[in-house]
Amino acid sequence: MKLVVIGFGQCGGRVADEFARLNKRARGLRGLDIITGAYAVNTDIADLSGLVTIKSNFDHRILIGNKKTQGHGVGKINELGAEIARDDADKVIETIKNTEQFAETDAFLLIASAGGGTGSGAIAVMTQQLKERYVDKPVYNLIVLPFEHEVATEDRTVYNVATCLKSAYLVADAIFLVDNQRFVMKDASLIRNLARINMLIAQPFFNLLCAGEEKKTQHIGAKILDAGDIIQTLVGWTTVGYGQANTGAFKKMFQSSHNFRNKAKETQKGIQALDAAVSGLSIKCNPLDSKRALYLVSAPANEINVDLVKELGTYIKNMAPEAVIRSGDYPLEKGTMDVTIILSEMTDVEKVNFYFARTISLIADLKKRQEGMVNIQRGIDISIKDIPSLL
Ligand SMILES: Nc1nc2c(ncn2[C@@H]2O[C@H](COP(=O)(O)OP(=O)(O)OP(=O)(O)O)[C@@H](O)[C@H]2O)c(=O)[nH]1
Ligand SMILES: [Mg+2]
Repeated sequence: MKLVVIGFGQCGGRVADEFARLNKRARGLRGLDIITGAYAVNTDIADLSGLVTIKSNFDHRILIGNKKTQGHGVGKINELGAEIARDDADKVIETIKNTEQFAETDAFLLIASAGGGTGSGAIAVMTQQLKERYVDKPVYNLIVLPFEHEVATEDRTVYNVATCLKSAYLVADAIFLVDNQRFVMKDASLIRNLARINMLIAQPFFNLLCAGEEKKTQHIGAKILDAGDIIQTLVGWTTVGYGQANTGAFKKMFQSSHNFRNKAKETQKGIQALDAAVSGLSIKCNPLDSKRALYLVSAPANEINVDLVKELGTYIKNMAPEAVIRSGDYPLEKGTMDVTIILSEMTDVEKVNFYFARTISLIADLKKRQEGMVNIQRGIDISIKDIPSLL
């Protein structure tokens, strides 16, 4: 599957930069293209300059709203981010249309944080515009939710998240939710945390996107997972996870891969990788609630056997009994056994419900406070009404 990836704001731009790196890796390791174009769109010129892999020109690092922000961002006012995106949507879309392999693109992936201003405001507006112009290509969102400390201290963050999520839900074909807090390393600096999180966000997409693009016979699975399977799986709130099991240790213990004990061990490894993928899901969710699921197992060809695929299927069926499950295998020459999993069409995501409920009560509080302010203002007006004004 091939994506055009567009990151909005600081977080979106950096994560899109990771996707650009993923494509470099796909080219280097497998001779494949999985990203047809990677772009960063921002109101902040400094953020655009800090990127590494996205091509360093105005056609790939796109500055918007320069007249309104003078290149300094929107300072968390996501309404302004949305307004600027509306004004400059044509400029962005015209630029992206010139993507060299645009015709080969299967879908768009738009990325932003929900808690900031530019990305939070722009992502749904741009999704809507793209959907209107490209009816045949799905438009997916990947939305990053803030750390707990941001939620605890800044009401504006909570408000931004809720408005961003609601708007995205109304227009995007599916929304990958990523909770920064799930990936936090307590003892590391914030910058190291962000760099690692961004890498972890992009990682699950590597095999997922490569599997259906393979042309070499030895890498074509018994059950190929292609763009059609992925598109059919992605609807509404979505989470993604990736897990690995090291096959090296296993190889030392068993010489031949054809005996019974070996097969049992391979299945165990697969379950171990799947366990890791489930515990690393990008947001806390209740799998029972998902209506669609997908898994992909990637491993050296001789380690993918019928039992393994069957066991993984049973595991996921038990975990998400309501879900339509799609799956695939991706034989590789060497390396670890790993599993990528997607749960989609979820209706009851705790974090999403939390942001909506908190924002509804924030708006009610704000109304009350505004009424109080009006009363105070009225009191001041009355008390000074007899003093002449010089204006
Ligand atoms: N995972 C991840 N989160 C980030 C990164 N940078 C910022 N964030 C999170 O994103 C939120 C802040 O949004 P930004 O993306 O910085 O905001 P913006 O879209 O640039 O908007 P303005 O700066 O307000 O114009 C916070 O919740 C941060 O924790 C990043 O590189 N990776
Ligand atoms: Mg910014």
